[in-house]
Amino acid sequence: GRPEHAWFAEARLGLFVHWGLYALPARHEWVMSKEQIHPDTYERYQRYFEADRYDPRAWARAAKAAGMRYAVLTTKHHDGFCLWDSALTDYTTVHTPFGRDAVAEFVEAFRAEGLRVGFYHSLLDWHHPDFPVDVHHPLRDDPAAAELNAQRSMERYRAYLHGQVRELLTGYGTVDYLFFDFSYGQDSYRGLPGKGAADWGSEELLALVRELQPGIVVNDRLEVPGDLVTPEQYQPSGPMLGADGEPLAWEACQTLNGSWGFDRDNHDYKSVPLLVRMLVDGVANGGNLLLNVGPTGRGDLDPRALASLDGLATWMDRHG
Ligand code: FUL
Repeated sequence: GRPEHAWFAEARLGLFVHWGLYALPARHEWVMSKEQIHPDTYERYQRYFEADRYDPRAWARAAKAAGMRYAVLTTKHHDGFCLWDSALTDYTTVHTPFGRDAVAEFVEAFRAEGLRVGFYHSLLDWHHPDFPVDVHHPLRDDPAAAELNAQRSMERYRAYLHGQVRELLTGYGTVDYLFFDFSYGQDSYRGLPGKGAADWGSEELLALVRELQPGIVVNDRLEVPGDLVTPEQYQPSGPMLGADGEPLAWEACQTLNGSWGFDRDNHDYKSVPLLVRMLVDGVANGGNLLLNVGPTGRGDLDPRALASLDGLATWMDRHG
C-alpha cells in the first residue's frame, strides 16, 4: 500500500454511523425500497427531522473510549437525503426543523477527539428525479416505470453525483477515507437494467477524488479497484489475498444487530465478547473492523448501542 495509507492498517477499529431520514420510521435503512414507499411520501419525513439530541461530541467520546481511531458517516444513503449543506439540492438536514449541517458538526467533533474522519456516500439515489428506476428503486413495480425512465437522465444524475462528491471533498478539510456504495451492473429486474461503472463514471469519479484529496483511502465498490476490500457482515477466515497472491488491505463492516439504520424493535444485539472476538480474529488476519451504530431520529445513540461501545471500552482499558 501507499505510505500515506499506513494509518489505516494501524487503526484497526473504526465507527460506522448510518444516520438519515430512515431513523424516523426506525425499521431499516432500506425501508423506502423494501416497502416500496413512493418518493413523494417518503420525503415527508424531512419535515419531522428535528434531531434535538444530536451531539456528535458524545458519539466521538464513546468511540474513542472504545478504542476506535476513525469514524465514517453516511453523508447520503440510498434514500438520497443529504446530511450536509449541499448547493445542489434542498433535500438536506439544513432544510428540516433541525436546520444545520450535520456533517460539519460530525467532522469537527471527531477531529476534536483525535479520530480520523471518513464519509460513506451512496451511488444510488431513490429521491433524485433523474435517477432511473431500476432493480432496487421503490418504484420498480410501478407500471409506468419505463415511461418515467424516458424522462430521467443518468448523465444529469452523474453530474449531480460528481458535484456532490466535489462539495464533500472540498468543504470539510482533510477527508481520510471514502466508502462508495455500491455498483450493481450485473443485476436487473423486469427489463430494468442495473447500474455499473459506466453509469457512475467510476474512473472519472475516482480520479476526481484522488485529485481533491491525494492521501485519501477509497473502498472497492465503484466497480474499479480501490485501496481496500470491504467484506460486509462476515469475517474472513484468513488473510485476504489478491489475484497475485499478495495480501489485500481489508475492512469488515459489521452491524450490532443486523440492521445498519436504527431498528427500534430489533433486540438481536451481538454480545460484547463476540464483538471482541471479531476484532481480535480480524486483526490476526490483517484486517480492520468498521463497527456500525444507527443513531435514533432524535440523534442520540440507543442505550443498547452505547452499552456495546461501553463494553468494548472496558475491554480496551484492560487489554487494548
Ligand atoms: C450496503 C448498503 O446497501 C447497506 O444499506 C449498508 O449501507 C452497507 C454498509 O452497504 O451495500
